[in-house]
Amino acid sequence: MKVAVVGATGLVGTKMLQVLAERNFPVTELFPVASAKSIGKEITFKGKQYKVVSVEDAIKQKPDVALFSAGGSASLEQAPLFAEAGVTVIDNSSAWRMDPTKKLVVPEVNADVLTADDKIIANPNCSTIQMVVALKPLHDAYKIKRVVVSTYQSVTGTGVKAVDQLFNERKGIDGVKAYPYTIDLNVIPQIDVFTENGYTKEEMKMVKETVKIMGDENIKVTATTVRIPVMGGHSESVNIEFENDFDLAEVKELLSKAPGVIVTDDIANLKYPMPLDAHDKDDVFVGRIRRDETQPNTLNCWIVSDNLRKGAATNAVQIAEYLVAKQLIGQAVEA
Ligand code: 11C
Repeated sequence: MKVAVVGATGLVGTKMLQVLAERNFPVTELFPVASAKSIGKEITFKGKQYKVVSVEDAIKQKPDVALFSAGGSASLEQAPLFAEAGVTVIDNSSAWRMDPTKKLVVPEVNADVLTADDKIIANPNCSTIQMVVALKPLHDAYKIKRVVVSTYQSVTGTGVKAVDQLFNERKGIDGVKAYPYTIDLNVIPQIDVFTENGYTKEEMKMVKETVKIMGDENIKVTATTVRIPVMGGHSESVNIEFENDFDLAEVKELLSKAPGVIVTDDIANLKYPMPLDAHDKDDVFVGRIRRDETQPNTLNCWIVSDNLRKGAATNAVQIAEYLVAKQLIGQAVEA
């Protein structure tokens, strides 16, 4: 496969290259793409050096697939240029997610919606991805009515500037600011901008994306998304109300068998998922699984995953892997 990675020098782009290499994605040619200031710079992939090229040069090479993590406006402008040239784009920005003509995909949940005609495929928001991976097997078994989620999100979700802010603050250096407030030793109950209903964009992503990925408009989600001074991944406290009652042992069993999920739930030995343990892993970790004793058919759990991996790069690469396995890419471009 000829692969372009657009936004190759960012936090997610770098992770995409790492994940492509680790998972042995069949890359025959690689075209790292980045903004004008990075063109000509070299990046390393599987021990080989590659020069960063422009969007135009990458399109001329007719890659089979382009993994995009270049931000919403770049994606709105550039993804269609690749798509028109026959390249399948897997886009990590929010630009296309709620477009009814585009698929929003988490392979463990809804890969089967993909066809060879999907030229721009949207990768969901990180906090949504890790939640739906755990929700899916439970929805299939007990039918979800409502989800109440509060998040504890890593600064890596914001990007390099936020990581720099955290470490500068820790060292007492007055440097760049990604947030309007100090993040070290603090908690900021705002992720992304506020929308008209008083929720943030991040919260509304969790509400809307969950419904689209799960393919069930009856699932109600309400979210509070919070930034915390953590690096390894996003954590979520999730309260799930089902149509039907469940057996707690069966819930654990279903989650243990679910693709992409690891249950870490052994309170006797103080075992539960934490970002330090989830860091640099591809799985979604679920623990603190218990019945909500205040109302029927309701479960509480704690979901942790590396937001740069399953929440971004790994999910995008898994979509590409699915397209290869089902022969939904490669053929058209070469024909
Ligand atoms: C965060 N979830 O942690 C965001 C980052 O829509 O892909 C990802 C934003 C997105 O800040």
